[in-house]
Amino acid sequence: MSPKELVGVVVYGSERVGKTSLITKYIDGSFNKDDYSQSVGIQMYKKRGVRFQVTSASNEKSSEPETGSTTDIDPGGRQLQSHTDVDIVILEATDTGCIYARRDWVYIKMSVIILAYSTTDPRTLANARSVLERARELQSKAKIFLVGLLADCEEKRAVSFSQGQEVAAEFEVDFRELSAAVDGDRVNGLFADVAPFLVLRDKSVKRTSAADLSVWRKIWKAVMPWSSS
Ligand SMILES: Nc1nc2c(ncn2[C@@H]2O[C@H](COP(=O)(O)OP(=O)(O)O)[C@@H](O)[C@H]2O)c(=O)[nH]1
Ligand SMILES: [Mg+2]
Repeated sequence: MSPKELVGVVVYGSERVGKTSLITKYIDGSFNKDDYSQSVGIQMYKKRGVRFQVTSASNEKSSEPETGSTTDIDPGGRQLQSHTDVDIVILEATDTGCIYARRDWVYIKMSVIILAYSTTDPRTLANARSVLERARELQSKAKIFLVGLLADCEEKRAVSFSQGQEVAAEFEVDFRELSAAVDGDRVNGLFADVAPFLVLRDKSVKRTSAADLSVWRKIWKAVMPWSSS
């Protein structure tokens, strides 16, 4: 069986809300408080060799028998593959708040948006709110997880749990608070909840698919809006 990866998740939100820290904690379990690098454009990360149950459309089914995994067909006609080793591709993008039109690929192309804000800064929740409004406007089909980060910073807290919860309820999206610094289990739990909404694809075909190319072209334009192609 060819190597697989799960694609279609972006961690999106204002600058300095803890997006990179969340992803890094998930990928290698590390957290470095002083490690801040301004994220320009889009970063791509990979969590390699994740073992859990993934679901793929039945037309993507491989005929090759797979060792060490069991398969079953769920009532929706999709093939469940248990204990499959996959890579998860995670994008990070900063919401600049003003040129949202350039970020519309996020709402249209991503199957999951982890929409991050900081519990220490109400402006970042306001930004997240405008992202949710834009997603609604574009009738985005993405599964959205609103996530309040830096939840361990109680002394700096400026957004209550219920304020985050209210925004999530208004837009009917999933909600939780997390700390990349202290909540490794909850970080893993978030990505475990995200995984079933992602698209499983063969790593070997990714560079040749026209659909993928158009995504990458859009991303390229978002990173370098002045480029013409
Ligand atoms: N105390 C604490 N600090 C955090 C946490 N997550 C991120 N930070 C710090 O917040 C700053 C911004 O984090 P970063 O992940 O780079 O934010 P990004 O710009 O959204 O990617 C860095 O100095 C991090 O060390 C957290 O859960 N707890
Ligand atoms: Mg970052």
